[in-house]
Amino acid sequence: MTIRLYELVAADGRAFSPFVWRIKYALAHKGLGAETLPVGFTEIPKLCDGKYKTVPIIEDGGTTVCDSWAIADYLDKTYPEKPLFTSPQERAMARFFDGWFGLEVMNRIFGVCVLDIHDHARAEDQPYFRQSRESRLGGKTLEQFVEGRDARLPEVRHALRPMRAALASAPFLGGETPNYADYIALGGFIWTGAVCTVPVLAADDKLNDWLKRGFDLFGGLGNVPRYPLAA
Ligand SMILES: N[C@@H](CCC(=O)N[C@@H](CS)C(=O)NCC(=O)O)C(=O)O
Repeated sequence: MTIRLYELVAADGRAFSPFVWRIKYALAHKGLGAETLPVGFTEIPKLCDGKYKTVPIIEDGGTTVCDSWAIADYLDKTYPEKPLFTSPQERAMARFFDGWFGLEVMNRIFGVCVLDIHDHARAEDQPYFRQSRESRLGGKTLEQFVEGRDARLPEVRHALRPMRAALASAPFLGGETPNYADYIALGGFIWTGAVCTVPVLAADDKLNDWLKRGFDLFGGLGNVPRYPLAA
């Protein structure tokens, strides 16, 4: 039975959800094949009898699971070989990393590229994306929100210092081999590279070496960015 993974796609067909990408890495880590089913923002509520509002969603036989953490746990429980989390402690640390990366890094990148996300979404998804995001942005339009965004790039780069510190003494956040924290962050950078028209990293950023290693994993799974991440 092949696992089916619903993935969010842009107008150019690129998968661009950071949460879907971490699951693509998780499946590859576990050596599990999956059939991917492309969907746009406005199709998600129509999937699985309207049960879910976000992707990733997987279908495995008769089971459907939504939410990247629920999916990661389901995969480890159902397919215990090559665990994503080798201990509850490792899972807890990955969960902490997810919180930190989302709040400190992804939120800042979102602030820089929210209009780019809109512009790259499928035409039929753009009105929904604009309306839903503008209502979260305290009354600002997407255009107003990204005004002066270049001046905010140093903040994004500064926020990444803990990752640079960890990667100064190991090739991956997981140590000698990648773990779920790497997949979380790689997913975030693949999302960025799919849509963000300004490079978020400096050319001499040490994170570029880790990104290359990460994108090269599993036969170059992550070698898909449309825009350069560094300049
Ligand atoms: N906590 C969820 C978050 C997933 C999420 O936010 N997915 C976005 C795509 S990146 C989504 O499906 N958004 C639908 C929408 O905005 O309507 C997870 O980890 O899976």
